[in-house]
Amino acid sequence: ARLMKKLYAALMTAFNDDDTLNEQGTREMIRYNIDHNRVDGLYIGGSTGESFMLSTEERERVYKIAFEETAGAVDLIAQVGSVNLIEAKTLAKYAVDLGYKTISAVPPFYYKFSFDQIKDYYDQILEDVDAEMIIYSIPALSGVSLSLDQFTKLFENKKIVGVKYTNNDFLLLQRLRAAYPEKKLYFGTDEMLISALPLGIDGAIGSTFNLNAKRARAEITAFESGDIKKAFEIQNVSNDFILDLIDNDLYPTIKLVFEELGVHAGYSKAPMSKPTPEMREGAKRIYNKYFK
Ligand code: NAY
Repeated sequence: ARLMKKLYAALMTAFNDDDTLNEQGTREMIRYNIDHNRVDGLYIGGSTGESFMLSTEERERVYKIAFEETAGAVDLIAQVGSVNLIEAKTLAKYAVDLGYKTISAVPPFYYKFSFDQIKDYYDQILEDVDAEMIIYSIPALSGVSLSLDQFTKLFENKKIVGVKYTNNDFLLLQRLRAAYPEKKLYFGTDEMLISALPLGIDGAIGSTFNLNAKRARAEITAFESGDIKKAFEIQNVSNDFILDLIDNDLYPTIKLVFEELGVHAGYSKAPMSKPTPEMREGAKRIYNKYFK
């Protein structure tokens, strides 16, 4: 039998209005996830962390802040992927030297690398580090789709223990589950969690759990206890919430709602938008609708 499904928030990075990293705000979001959301873990340096817009030093600083602030209270996964393989290797080594046991990496993107090049990228990242790797599959943003056969080839590297599956191909997810009962599969489309639960995922990692972890946890609990109707009802409310966030501009709006909750989440970094008066009003409406 599998252990309880895990819920991870994909950590956001707080920025000041001049786009420099806001350490205090980032720490406050980590605390909220631990103390209020009671998540099982945090995914550090992913899409939600706006990581592909950060310098190597900023990415390292975020790993360090998260490692210090969590102090072992929750699981941590450091996303180290980069189209610059040397940067990815540097980040992997830095995170593992800090004490991270699990890293994750998006496949190399932009240049339409061959599968052999992608496999070599993962093997090279893992070569010098003693850590487990969760492949970060997010075809819609990375442009890289991996097939079952290709996952099989990547899994030849025994340090690769699972996949963060941010993809809506449920057939492939089911095929992966059937072929690899021992691999960890974390689902990453929060608005489709209900559809992934019956496929035997090991947990979920997502942006909206920064605000919606309690509802997601209740849905997982309802599902696991066999109350499928209740699980669907909860997902329906979550979906109203998630789609309202997306309509209002997802990442900046999560931060604005955090501010309403007294968490100083700061801004998103350009080219992401700074809040307009309309976005601020929209975020207030979302706060009033779902948090009061
Ligand atoms: C991350 O930060 O890497 C992720 O968590 C990926 C998962 C998220 N995907 C993106 C592109 O942000 O949580 C999801 C997503 O924001 C949510 O389902 C809303 O669509």
